[in-house]
Amino acid sequence: MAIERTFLMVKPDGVKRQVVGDIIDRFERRGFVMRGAKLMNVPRELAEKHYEEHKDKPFFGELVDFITSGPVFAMVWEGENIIKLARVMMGATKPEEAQPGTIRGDYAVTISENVIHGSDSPASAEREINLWFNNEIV
Ligand code: DGI
Repeated sequence: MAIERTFLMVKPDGVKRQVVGDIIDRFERRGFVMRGAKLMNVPRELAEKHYEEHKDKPFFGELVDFITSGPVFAMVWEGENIIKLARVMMGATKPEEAQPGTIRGDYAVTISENVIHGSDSPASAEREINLWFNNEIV
């Protein structure tokens, strides 16, 4: 299995609740390496591009409002099979399916305010890293 990179983002609810440190700690303990990180407010245009696959969904407006509602902590992480493993560590999107021990299973009870985003495939990872970090990665 090749070394991969993925895009992870602590959403505004996670930044407000000060769980950024815990989330970094979980990925470092697993053996992954951080390659880029920034605390930032999200321009609406960037939020809309990031979530463009959901643009026809009824919750799209709410999704963009939420992600632009306060600072996020955007990151690039690297490691073996990280795209899939990060999704497992995050836990399921639906709160009732997010297992205790996962990030969402430990912190989130709603489908929309669910603490963390992580790329769901190699193609999404490449797209999202370019979108959020351009060439800023170490
Ligand atoms: O990759 P995920 O974040 O696990 O999930 P996704 O790509 O299917 O959806 C992106 C985000 O959109 C998700 O983190 C929360 C929000 N979302 C997904 N499904 C629903 C939703 N929000 C609402 N309000 N209702 C939904 O059914």
